[in-house]
Amino acid sequence: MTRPTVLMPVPMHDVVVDGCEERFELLRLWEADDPDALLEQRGADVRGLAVGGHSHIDAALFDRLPKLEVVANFGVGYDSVDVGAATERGIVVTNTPGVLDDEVADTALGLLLMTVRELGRAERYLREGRWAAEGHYPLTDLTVTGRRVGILGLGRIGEAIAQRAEAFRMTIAGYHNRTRKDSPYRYYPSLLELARDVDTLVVVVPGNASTRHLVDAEVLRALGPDGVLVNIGRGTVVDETALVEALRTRTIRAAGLDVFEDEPNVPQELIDLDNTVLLPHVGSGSEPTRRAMAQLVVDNLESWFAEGRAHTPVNA
Ligand code: A2R
Repeated sequence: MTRPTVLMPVPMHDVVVDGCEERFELLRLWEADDPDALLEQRGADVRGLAVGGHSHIDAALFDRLPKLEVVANFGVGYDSVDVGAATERGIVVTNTPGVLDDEVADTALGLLLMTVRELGRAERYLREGRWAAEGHYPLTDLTVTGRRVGILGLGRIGEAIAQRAEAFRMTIAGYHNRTRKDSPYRYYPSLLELARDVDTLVVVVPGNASTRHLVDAEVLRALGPDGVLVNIGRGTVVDETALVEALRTRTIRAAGLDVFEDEPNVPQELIDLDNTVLLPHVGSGSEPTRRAMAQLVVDNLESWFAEGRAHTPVNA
């Protein structure tokens, strides 16, 4: 039996590349001298697509791959794939949920701690020789214990963040999802109400049209002058212009961000502010977790071609 042909537009983790090489015919689009010609010649053979990162997978590409059955996305967020266009064509899209929950939740807590206790700045202070020259680093205004946390997006990762926050003796005041879930935490049908009731808002919703700019100037005002915003979900959920203004005017106290509206471009205004902690989208970025995600990409493709069903489809 001929092996299914899988197209990979951009380089991916070795586990995906090697796993696909072993099982499928792998077309490495990024290595082609003329990618357009490769698509022209081989597009009609492609049954699977392995994708991740910033590549945009849309109807224009699907039109060149008439036999495409499955798009296996590396990452729990799949906002770079036009799922609507895939569904219209009967193409299954898969993601990599679950295997990264602990890693992303750990990063969220690290970011929260760094933001509240200014750990990045304190470390830079030492490295610049200022401890010896100028004395102790100033006391931080804020402390972690007792903070009232609201979670925007109490899903798999949101739950893992809530557990950790409680272990740090913060209170989970509640969460906002579109729908109430079976949870001991208080449900807020209104994000604005949630923001009013908390001093720490953790964003962990996916990036899509329904979540775009959910955190706007009004929500930031409601969070208030002791407010800390942590975004580990997607940059598009926060109105970055409104956030810069809220941080500049101390409408909120500080923000810890792992994600941005136009990655990898981070607005200079955010970099220049002294009340931001900025990470280069490292939420799930450890070798063990990325390997697990990569394996799930391969498993999804394998299971689709062997059994006609994927492990973790998003549109089935
Ligand atoms: O809205 P619901 O009831 O479907 O709850 C989901 C919530 N959510 C939203 N909440 C408010 N407004 C929205 N427009 C909205 N859309 C989704 O986000 C659910 O509780 C949560 C997402 O949870 P999971 O699907 O379990 O995703 P997971 O694995 O926790 O990852 C969350 C996101 C990823 O999509 C990446 O963008 C990022 O974290 O790494």
